[in-house]
Amino acid sequence: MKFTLSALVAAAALAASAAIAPASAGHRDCTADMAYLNPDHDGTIDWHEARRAAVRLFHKLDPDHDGTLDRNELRGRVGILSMARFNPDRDGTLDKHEFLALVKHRFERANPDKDGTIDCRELSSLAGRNLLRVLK
Ligand SMILES: [Ca+2]
Ligand SMILES: [Ca+2]
Ligand SMILES: [Ca+2]
Repeated sequence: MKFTLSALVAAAALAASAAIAPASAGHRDCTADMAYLNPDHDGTIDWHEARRAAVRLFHKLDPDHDGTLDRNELRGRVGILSMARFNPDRDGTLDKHEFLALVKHRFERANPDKDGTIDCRELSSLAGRNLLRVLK
């Protein structure tokens, strides 16, 4: 009886996660993101637009204007692994150059068709959402 109950609970949990999964994996409404990231309204984000947004975010997250972002200022946008990879001078912070290298890397990861731009579908992917985290 105990086993049956825990099996039921497990099945219910599985069903619940299955019900949630398609909603988060489905097509996101990216109108607001696009309005912010695509000022020329051509439906896609090119590197120029992404870079400009990333620079804007960098300054927003760096209120002390010392030119670097520490993990505190990055507020979960950059994980420990990314931090290690994109902080070659190991000073515990990302300067603008290091930050933009990370953004460029995420931009390329989010653009599997290599057409130089991120469309709404690409922005909705896991890689796209990782990119979004360092753009706004
Ligand atoms: Ca554009
Ligand atoms: Ca650094
Ligand atoms: Ca693309």
